[in-house]
Amino acid sequence: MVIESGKTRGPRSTSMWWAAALLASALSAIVTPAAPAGAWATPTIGTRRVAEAIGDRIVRFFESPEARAAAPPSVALERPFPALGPALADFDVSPAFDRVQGLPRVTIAIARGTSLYGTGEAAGPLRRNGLRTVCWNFDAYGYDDRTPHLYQSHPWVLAVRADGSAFGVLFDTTARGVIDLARGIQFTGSGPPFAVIVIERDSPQEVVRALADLTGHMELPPRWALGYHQCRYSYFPDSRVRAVAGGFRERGIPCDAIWMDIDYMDGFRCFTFSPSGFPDPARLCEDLHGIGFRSVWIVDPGIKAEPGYGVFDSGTARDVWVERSDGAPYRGRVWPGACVFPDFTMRAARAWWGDQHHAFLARGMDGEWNDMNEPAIFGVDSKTMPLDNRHRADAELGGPGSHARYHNIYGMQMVRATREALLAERPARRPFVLTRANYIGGQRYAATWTGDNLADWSHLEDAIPMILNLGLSGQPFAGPDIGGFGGNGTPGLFARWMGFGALLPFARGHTGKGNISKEPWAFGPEVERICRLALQRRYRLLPYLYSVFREASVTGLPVARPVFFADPADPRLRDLDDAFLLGGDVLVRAHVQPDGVFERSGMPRGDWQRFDCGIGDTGERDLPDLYLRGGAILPLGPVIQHVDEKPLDPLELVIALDAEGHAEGSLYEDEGDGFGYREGRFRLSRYVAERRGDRVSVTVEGRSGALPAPARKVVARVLLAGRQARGEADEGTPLEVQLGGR
Ligand code: NBV
Repeated sequence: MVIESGKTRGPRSTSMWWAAALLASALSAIVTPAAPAGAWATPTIGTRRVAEAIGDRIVRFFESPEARAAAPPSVALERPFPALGPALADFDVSPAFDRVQGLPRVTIAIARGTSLYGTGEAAGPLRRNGLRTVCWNFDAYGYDDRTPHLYQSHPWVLAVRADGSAFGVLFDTTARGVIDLARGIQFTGSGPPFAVIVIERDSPQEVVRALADLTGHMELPPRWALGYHQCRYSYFPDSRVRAVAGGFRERGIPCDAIWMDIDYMDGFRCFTFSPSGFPDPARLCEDLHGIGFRSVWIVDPGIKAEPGYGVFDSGTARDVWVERSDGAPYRGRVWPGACVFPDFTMRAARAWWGDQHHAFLARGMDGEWNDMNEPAIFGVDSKTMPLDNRHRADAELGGPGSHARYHNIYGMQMVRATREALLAERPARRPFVLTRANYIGGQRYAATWTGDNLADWSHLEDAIPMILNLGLSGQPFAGPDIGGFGGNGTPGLFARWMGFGALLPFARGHTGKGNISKEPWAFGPEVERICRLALQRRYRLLPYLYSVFREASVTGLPVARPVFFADPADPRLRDLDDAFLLGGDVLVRAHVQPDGVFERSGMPRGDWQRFDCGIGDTGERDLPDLYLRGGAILPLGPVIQHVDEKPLDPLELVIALDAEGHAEGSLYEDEGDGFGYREGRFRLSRYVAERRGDRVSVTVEGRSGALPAPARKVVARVLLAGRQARGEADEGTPLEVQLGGR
């Protein structure tokens, strides 16, 4: 273990950050904390307010009938939700509308003991009471807890009352908005009239599920996307890519995907390849496939404005660029120099984008990474396009409008186009798209990561709450740059980050240009050992993780969940920033402070049993502590180097009996890619363990799906105070574990 000196939470000192922060606060006149005492005076509820039910205990409010008529269609909602009738008079949550300096404002009072979450991608603590978040997608390199807006916008707040009941509020506008949680819930918008949608439920879990029913579910990703991903800006040339991929295999460190950052392109022209560095991308993809690696390639929205460059010429011919207010194509500077930008709010532009993918994907890429899609523009104070640029948006999104109105959904519509492109090219494969910018509901199209964090302890500490609040805002598939993007960090920081980062929904190591190497072996043998263990854990947990992803895709529940989900009425669990639940049964407690710094963490009541993955992963401070819920059965697989290396055999069932000597757990399996599961080609098995005397019998109580029961060994491991008992049998034959002895 590597010992580090302590740190305090606070702003990081890089000159780039300060420059960005000054700019950002000048732009938004926003700072964060300081919650003054008392609640806001709630404006009187106007008699003209519209309150209509759109679902069971889901009410849509408008300031007035005129506002209702003038509100553009919702982009957040997956489909239109017609009014079912007036809201019931006893609906508890009552948004009050007024105006401040001409801007529409909504205020919602909260009762004492109410904890607030959500607000999408925000750095800092999990519990958001007292904080402000600006919904404005922004290239926020090296952000910290005081950065007002990051890369994505989720105008959404989840409120958990003292008794554990909960409500959620969606401010249904794409325009810039400020969520202020200083003294209740307040949202100030800036664009056309918008709806406020309130979901009332008995628990936060039920609210999050209902949010997914409204805004859409993440589609089940291909199984390889749940493996570990290795990235850097940039692996160059292709021989380096091969060497890094081979390095994983030589060292026995599991990994499924390697990523190509912008230097693979020819002069940063999208859909091209550097003739010197990546002369034969098809061969590269093929060779990577040969050793069980998938590849993900970055594509940015900025298209070099260069006559003779086919992508530019065809986009110009098809008239797909975002326009200036005078109607000419807008040009902004990004990596390739002067660029034009596809107007992804138009179906025609998305179709054109799809066409660009035909020859590109023919090389055999497996996934696509869309970056810089806030959109980020160089050399301008706003870091983005002029707000009066024009989008020729389809009626479905609200029709033609300014960039101010469509800015927050530019990234979302880009990944919508990318997802459509991947599906059109490979209809039998599940698309994998990663995006930096997004908007609430964007889980329909892409996974996400938390942008350009820094290699320091503050960013390590921010990672868990950021992923949890994204999950509570509808995005279950998210992760940070493990190890930190900006700067080098230290061996100890890297080991610790990998320790828990390997268990977050999206697990990718990444680093910026000019930094030292950050592959798991780059910091020497001790860190390599920790990283191997951390990643072996992820792969052993894969059968469970995949089952949790499947559950998330069906129910909308996050993959990584806040600990308070285990007991929403327990106030001690409301602000745990260093722990999370993986699915409903596994509790992950990380050590997010350097050694020697005081740690506080709570455990939910009930019986949570400490376990390990049987790979020598106990007693390592760099690895998080794992607990299994009493009453749960956890399916583990063998250690594998990539998801398709070998079948799930043996299947190990880790069993934590409850006080009645009972436990159960589910395992979801399918072909790992494609859509056969929609036609029933899956297997969902419910395993049940029952203690009788000093024996535990393990049976399959329910099986659904058309895939037949496999021939494999099943090993049962029953956790007992301080020891374990084991038994094994062939799948489908009686399995008993003898508890006595040993
Ligand atoms: O494409 C280069 C980087 C990328 O590695 C990173 O992950 C993105 O967040 N990109 C930003 C552009 C510039 C970074 C300074």
